Amino acid sequence: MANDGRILIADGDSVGVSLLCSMFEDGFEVLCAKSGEDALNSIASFRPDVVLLGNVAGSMSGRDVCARLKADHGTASIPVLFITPADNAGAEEACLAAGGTDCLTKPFRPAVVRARVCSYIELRRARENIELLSTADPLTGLYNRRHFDRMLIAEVRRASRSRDCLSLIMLDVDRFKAYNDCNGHLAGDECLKLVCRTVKKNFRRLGDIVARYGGEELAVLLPSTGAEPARMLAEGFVTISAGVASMAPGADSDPRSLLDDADKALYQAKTKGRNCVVGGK
Ligand code: GH3
Ligand code: MG
Ligand code: MG
Repeated sequence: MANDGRILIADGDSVGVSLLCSMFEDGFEVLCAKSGEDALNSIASFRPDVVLLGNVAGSMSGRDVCARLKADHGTASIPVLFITPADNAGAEEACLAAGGTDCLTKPFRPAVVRARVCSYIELRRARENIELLSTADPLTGLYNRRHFDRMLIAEVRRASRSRDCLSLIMLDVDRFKAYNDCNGHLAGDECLKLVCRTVKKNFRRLGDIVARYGGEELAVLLPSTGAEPARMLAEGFVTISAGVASMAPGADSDPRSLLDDADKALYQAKTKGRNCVVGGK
């Protein structure tokens, strides 16, 4: 399986495309698109590490395609290398101004093109790794609290703009200290990982965010989900106490109040005797 990188070549010039393809025959996955529309359609499923962008066919220009990629949060960080004609400083400047990362000038010098593309693939992968490390909790692989706090603010804003509601479930493993005391911390860690995997499996909808909020506390953010369904999802767990809060935020809603309400409901669940859900009605 090719693993040196995924390259999307978007160019209407089939001779140039074949030449570029021949430079990446070994170890790379290459997908070609003739028009800008085709290129944009392929990107979500192909998830390229780098895009080589020439004179695309169709109604969009290469610069339009680049602008669309840069405007979308999901694709903004993909390096875009424009294919530009020789001795045309104006074209190079315009491509870089449109958000291009670099330019590959014709006629191609294969060793230079390959070295540049490889460098950008490496950079892209290093960046993805850093992003993963900065958002993931190392023990459980769930999102960490920092990422959750950021997503909470973003989702409350989004719900406010689209007049939608959202819900938050705070989960806390019951009597986990006793489990550790009986079985040791390493067994506790394994148990926690299993609990996290189980919880994660219950929230499969795109956009659901499951995070490790603290030691044995998990926070689940459910966009476009009202109180009742959120409560039903929380009922799925039997050895955990859960607090559910929901809001249909306005422009000045404070994301922290959603967290606060879920936390208070969780506290009530603990004082009610644990293994239960409070809130979401
Ligand atoms: P309650 O039902 O009131 O929530 O009781 P509890 O024992 O779960 O709550 P308490 O807050 O007294 O203790 C939490 C325990 O979670 C203590 C700590 O040792 C354990 N814990 C937190 N993080 C980790 C971890 O990463 N690994 C392990 N093994 N244990 C952890
Ligand atoms: Mg706790
Ligand atoms: Mg606990």
